[in-house]
Amino acid sequence: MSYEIATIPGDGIGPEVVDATLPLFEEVAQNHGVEVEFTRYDWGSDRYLEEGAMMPDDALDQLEPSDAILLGAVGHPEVPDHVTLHGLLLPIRKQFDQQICERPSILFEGVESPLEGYSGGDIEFVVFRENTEGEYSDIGGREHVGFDHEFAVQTSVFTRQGTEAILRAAFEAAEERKGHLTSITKSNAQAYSMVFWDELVEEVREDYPEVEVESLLVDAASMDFIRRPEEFDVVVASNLFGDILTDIGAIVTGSMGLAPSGNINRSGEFPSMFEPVHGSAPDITGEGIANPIATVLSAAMLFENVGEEGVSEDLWSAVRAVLADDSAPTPPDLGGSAGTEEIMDALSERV
Ligand code: GGG
Repeated sequence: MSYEIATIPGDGIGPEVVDATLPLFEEVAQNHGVEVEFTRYDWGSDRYLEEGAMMPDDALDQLEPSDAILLGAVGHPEVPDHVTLHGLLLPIRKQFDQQICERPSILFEGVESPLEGYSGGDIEFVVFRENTEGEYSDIGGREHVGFDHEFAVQTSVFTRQGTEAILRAAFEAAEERKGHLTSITKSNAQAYSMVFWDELVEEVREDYPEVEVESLLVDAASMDFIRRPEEFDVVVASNLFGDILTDIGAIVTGSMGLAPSGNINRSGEFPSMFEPVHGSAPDITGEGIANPIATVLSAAMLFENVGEEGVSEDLWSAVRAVLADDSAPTPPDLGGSAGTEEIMDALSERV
């Protein structure tokens, strides 16, 4: 089989982690008789600063024929964050109908959690984040700018179809995992959208009788991700809550540098996009010390998504082996001093 993978290295450490990891993906794919062709799209904040747009007008047409997309990071100190997100990341997620965002949080053997008493294997859950609507709906406006009566309105949209889609994806995952699903809302305060969400959970769970369902408010869930992370299996949440909770998930399992994610188009009509959860990290850009593991695991999710389980498994195994090996190089975010290339060499030795 052969695959066309679009890469958007993006900003900050994005190009460093994407460029460093591609040779490993080619090597592992080749071991499985799989051909991959990467097409690089140099879109992002530098383009914005030069040309006034993060991507060209026909960006989505260019990406659409790809089998999948690998994104590095977006975010630049000289460009407002809403410009980088609305100019690149969000249009891809929305227009390619990537309604499902899947973000695993795993405490790997050999990785230290900031939480006392946890070691490798103790924490392993996955967050299903609704990915194209909710609090990220681009509906609102500002008026009377500069006056005392200036105001801003931002509307959250929860559709039956979108909410059901994320819930079903999460229930299906729970069926395949430990059979436990936690739905996270703020229905005490948001009595329309989040009560609607809770009602849909009740409806959808009828089709998954084996799955045990727990409901938590997002404030309690944030505490519990720290207080009892080992009890979570599959978590489902709205767009914004999912985004915030997955940062907590990443940090309690060691580092943002280990957290992968997939933005999934379930119909297969459009490519899915895979990206490390971390951002562009301008504070370490250019130093060669960015942890490439989140990108490697994002690619592992990508290969699984296109049906290349063997390639995916090999990437997961290489990461597990490097992290578990005391003598292997350790990146700075995990307490070591190894650079990006050293980590990649260690991974390459193990495939
Ligand atoms: N690696 C992707 C990236 O740069 N993400 C930055 C970010 O702020 N993402 C927000 C979101 O996922 O909603």
